[in-house]
Amino acid sequence: MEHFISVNDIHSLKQAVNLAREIKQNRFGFRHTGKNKTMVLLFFNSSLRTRLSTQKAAMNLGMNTIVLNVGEESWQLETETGVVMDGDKPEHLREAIPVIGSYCDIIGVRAFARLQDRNEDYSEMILTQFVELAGVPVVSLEGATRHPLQSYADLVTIEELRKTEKPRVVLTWAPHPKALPQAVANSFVEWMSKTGYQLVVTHPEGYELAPEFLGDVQVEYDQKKAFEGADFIYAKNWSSYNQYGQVLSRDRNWMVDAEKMARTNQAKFMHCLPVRRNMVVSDEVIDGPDSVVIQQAANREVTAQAVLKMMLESL
Ligand code: SN0
Repeated sequence: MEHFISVNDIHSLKQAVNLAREIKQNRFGFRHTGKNKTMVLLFFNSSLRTRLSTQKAAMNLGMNTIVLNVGEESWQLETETGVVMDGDKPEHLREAIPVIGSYCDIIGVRAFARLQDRNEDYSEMILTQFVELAGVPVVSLEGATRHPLQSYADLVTIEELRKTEKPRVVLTWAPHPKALPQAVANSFVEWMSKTGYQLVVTHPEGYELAPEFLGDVQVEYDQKKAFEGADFIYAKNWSSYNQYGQVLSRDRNWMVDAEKMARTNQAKFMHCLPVRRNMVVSDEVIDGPDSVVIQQAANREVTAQAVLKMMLESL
């Protein structure tokens, strides 16, 4: 594996799931793989799970890790090309990236969508520059359009829990006070489309995902209908793609609650976290016996370790 930006960087999902499960049974069995190797994790945005799980994954492989919060602990970095740098950003990405690359063997980068210019976000302006200039493999710690480490953990979690060959997996939009990126939803759809699962996406009108991610996945605008017979409910808020970055609905009726979960086939409740309680999901559901959000988060460590192991082995 050279870089890890999307599902297309994984040759076989089946092998990837098996590797993660093997690692889960034997986290410290590959401690030699990352000896004397260093990973830098660079955050342009906040993180809890990604930061801790990826760092832990690297340490399990014997790697050294350096974490840097851009702007707070380093110079503010200019990311636009061709600008006159007379503002508050003293250093450009084009120098920062190769410099960081010279100190490490793998770079992880988190750079969320800014939700201002759709073309800019969907061109993955920041991640693309890292791939171009780093000189070392790049791991997306959530880009503008995808969150592949999350989707990989989601897939492993579903594989651990599914009771049928082709479970009904429902991605539901849910209300939120802020405009959020489409990355988690895009990526989830992108990964799930490569499985044999029955995937359904439900959201209010105007929240259609980008066609390049949605493909021919079924969209059901009636959330209650979508929940019928579901084996997994994956809740996530995202802002509009068509009216880019806008919040078109704050309808609290879209929150996942016990009444809606009762329509499912005793579905497991999933969310990538962080989650706004009683906006996205009721306390009763997230605290209930079918909530698997902690297992899902715990799987972030093993899937990050699988990615780093594959990368180290092809250095
Ligand atoms: C991010 C997102 O892409 O939706 C990261 C998810 C893993 N989520 C947020 O930024 C939530 C922020 C909030 O205010 O709830």
